[in-house]
Amino acid sequence: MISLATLFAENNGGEKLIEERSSTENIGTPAKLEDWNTTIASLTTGESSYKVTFKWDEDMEAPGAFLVQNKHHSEFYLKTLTLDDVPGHGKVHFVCNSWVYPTKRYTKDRVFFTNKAYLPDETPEFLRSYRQEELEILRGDETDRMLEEWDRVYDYAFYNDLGDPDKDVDDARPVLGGSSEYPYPRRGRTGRLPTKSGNDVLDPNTESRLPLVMSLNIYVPRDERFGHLKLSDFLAYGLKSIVQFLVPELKALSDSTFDEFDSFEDVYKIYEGGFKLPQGFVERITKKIHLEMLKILLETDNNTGVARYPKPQIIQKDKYAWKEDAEFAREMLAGVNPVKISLLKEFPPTSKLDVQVYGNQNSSIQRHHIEQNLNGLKVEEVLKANRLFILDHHDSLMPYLRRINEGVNKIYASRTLLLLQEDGTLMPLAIELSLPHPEGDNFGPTSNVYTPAQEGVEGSVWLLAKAYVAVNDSGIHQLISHWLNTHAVVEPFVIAANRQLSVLHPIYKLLYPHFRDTMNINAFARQILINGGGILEKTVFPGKYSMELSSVLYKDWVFHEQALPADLVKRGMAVEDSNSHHGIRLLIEDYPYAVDGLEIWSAIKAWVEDYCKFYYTNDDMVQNDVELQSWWKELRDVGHGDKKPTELWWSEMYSCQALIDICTTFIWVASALHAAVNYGQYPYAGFLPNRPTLSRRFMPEPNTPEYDELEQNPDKVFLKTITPQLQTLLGIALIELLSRHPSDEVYLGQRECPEWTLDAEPLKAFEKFGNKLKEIEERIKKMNSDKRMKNRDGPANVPYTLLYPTSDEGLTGKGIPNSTAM
Ligand SMILES: *[C@@H]1O[C@H](CO)[C@@H](O)[C@H](O)[C@H]1NC(C)=O
Ligand SMILES: *[C@@H]1O[C@H](CO)[C@@H](O)[C@H](O)[C@H]1NC(C)=O
Ligand SMILES: *[C@@H]1O[C@H](CO)[C@@H](O)[C@H](O)[C@H]1NC(C)=O
Ligand SMILES: CC(=O)N[C@H]1CO[C@H](CO)[C@@H](O)[C@@H]1O
Ligand SMILES: [Fe+2]
Repeated sequence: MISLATLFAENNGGEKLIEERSSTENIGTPAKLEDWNTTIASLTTGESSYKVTFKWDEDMEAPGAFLVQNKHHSEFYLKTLTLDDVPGHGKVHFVCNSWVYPTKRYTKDRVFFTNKAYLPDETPEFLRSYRQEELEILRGDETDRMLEEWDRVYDYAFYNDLGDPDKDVDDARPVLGGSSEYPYPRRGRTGRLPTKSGNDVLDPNTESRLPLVMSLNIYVPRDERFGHLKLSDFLAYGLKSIVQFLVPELKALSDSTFDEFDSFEDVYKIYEGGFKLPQGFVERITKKIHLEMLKILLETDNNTGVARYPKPQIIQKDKYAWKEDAEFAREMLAGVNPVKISLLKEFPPTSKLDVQVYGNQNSSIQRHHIEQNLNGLKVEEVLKANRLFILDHHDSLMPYLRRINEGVNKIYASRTLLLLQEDGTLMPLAIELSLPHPEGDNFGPTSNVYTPAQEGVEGSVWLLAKAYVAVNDSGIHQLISHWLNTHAVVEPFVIAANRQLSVLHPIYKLLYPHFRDTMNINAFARQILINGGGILEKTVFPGKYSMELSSVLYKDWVFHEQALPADLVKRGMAVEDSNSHHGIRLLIEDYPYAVDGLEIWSAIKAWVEDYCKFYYTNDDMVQNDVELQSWWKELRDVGHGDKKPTELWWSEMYSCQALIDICTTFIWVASALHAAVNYGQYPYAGFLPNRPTLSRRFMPEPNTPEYDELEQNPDKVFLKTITPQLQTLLGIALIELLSRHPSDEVYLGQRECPEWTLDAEPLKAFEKFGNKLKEIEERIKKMNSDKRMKNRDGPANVPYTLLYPTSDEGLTGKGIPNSTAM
């Protein structure tokens, strides 16, 4: 007696569901799945186990693969197959994790391999053709046909599906990817028809869009879509609900009740007392979305019709600490976008913009602006002591300002100078806000410099100056740090790996958990979030130029600089130092993102090293591994093909070390980097005045009615300037969803399936990795309670937990899932 099959099926079928059979003598005699008609689990209720019996001769080799035919009329999810008692071999495991559709959907029987890893040329002879054939199937037949639900094809496309020129000229967007003007990482191909032609602005290369109600049906290779309804499906559903149903309701609500917040107390009410929902809101909305989803987004009370959002951490302990300069500065080191601050190497700050086009864009900040706050030191002295830092949002924004400011948004390019103080904290010294010159770009910018003030109208001006910086930083955070530098750049790795690396390949097994759900969530993002007129354009300042701006900044993206140590050195936040623990020394010792990040980075690196060295004992093995080389080549030539090879923007796959560096960097980006910039969204930005995303008016000038108003009613002017109410309510719901961990999250250092590989040493190394992460958790806890490390906690009392490896369910502000999924 052998075997036990674990099946996970969608609906009750009746008779025999699958018949396993061999097509060659290598794979034993066919077996049938019995007892199918007992209890068939529904999609949401869980998994079922079934017995299946194979005949196996003593003298046959260990089974290396099995084939499946689904003779039933609907698909099922096959999770694992375990052969309990193979004569001469004992227990044999197959990790499948795949949807199996009825045979008519496939040209070949579905094949599943055992959990033993093989390099391509070490593959047992009888498995080779299956290994090859399976990769060919995943690469697809290269026709233009529209891909269907059951397809498993991984192929590439440009971002040509964001605009909707069929709907309106205004809804057209440039194709991102495939040009030097708009370079971009590739996305997964869906093969939908092009937009209808006939309209001049229409780009025939633009893919038609799915209607909103169909969003959940957007194609991704079948097994990229989760087997159950949690994780990204849940997220997709939530996003769709927000756009389709909540936005119109919230719009009606904000039009009819209030269009501006009058005071900060009004804003606190969203989280405390709650706000009154219109008559019948709950009834109307729960006809369309699950009550459960609504409750996750908004705590609603049926009887009183009052709703509220959960209170973000930034205002949980102290409602006003977000206004303090110390907190403003601390969030650059330990907030939701801690990846942008850099060392200032020359004063005044300079610009790299083309002088011919943009004039003199060097900073207008003078020594007299900052010297009064240098504790008696001279600018040269603090510069030399590496104590001046900058949050520079000048060059990247300037070329876009004129176009952006023509719309409702009123934005400045900004430079914020900060001083590292004796106690290890940062203090802002000056903020420069710049606009293009009214008479033309080549005249350089018009700039104003603001310096810290706490009282009177100067205090209000300074608070606004910080808000303009935060607006700039929020946009860059969402578009670049989050979307481009994690979600978008990861997708080509996933596509190329599935096309070129067999599931039998050890590197596929290593990276697989870090691929999970990214294609799925990115596909939904194209439908709902980053599309023309989508949530992103509505909530970040570059508006309809958002994605275009991210394409321009992709020009600066370099893979090997995504390695944390390289990134810190590049920003001047660390210097190389072979005596230091991680080979670099931080210039701000208490830089929580970097301190915790380096620990995680090193743990990942040690794990990857142990793992890779088990399979590759010399560099030749890396060079001769055809699948590995094809993967890397395709990634560079196609997936990230807009980065020309001559740019030397990433390493060659020539050695074990290169392989280790590449895998470590990829895992870091997909897991920890993404967690650091994703899960802090609600804790910090769920309270919009702390991280406004839009600004609608310029800074009031002295001797104007606006300035007088600022003097009379500073809160009202502040709130009239930043993100308006509807976008606030919408933005909060959105980041709430994105910041939430589902109950079945699997974290870094954990595996859902303990039998993911058969090889003992890698399993041991993985255990070591898990233990290391537990140690790191303990260390982070200790540091967070150490009062000497002032940047870990700050005036608002929000400890830095974003790189804390595990988490509970919900809006916790911590936890590192192993992939870029939310
Ligand atoms: C709220 O009212 C709706 C419609 O009357 C009802 O279906 C729902 O169960 C109620 N929810 C709660 C929490 O009472
Ligand atoms: C900007 O400053 C740098 C460094 O001082 C200088 O070399 C450059 O000429 C300045 N640019 C302009 C346009 O003045
Ligand atoms: C983490 O990896 C496991 C497989 O090892 C996978 O099942 C799980 O879904 C992954 N979690 C996330 C959040 O991607
Ligand atoms: C809104 C915004 O982010 N504008 C600029 C802010 O700074 C970044 C980084 O320099 C620029 O890339 C943006 O263009
Ligand atoms: Fe994300």
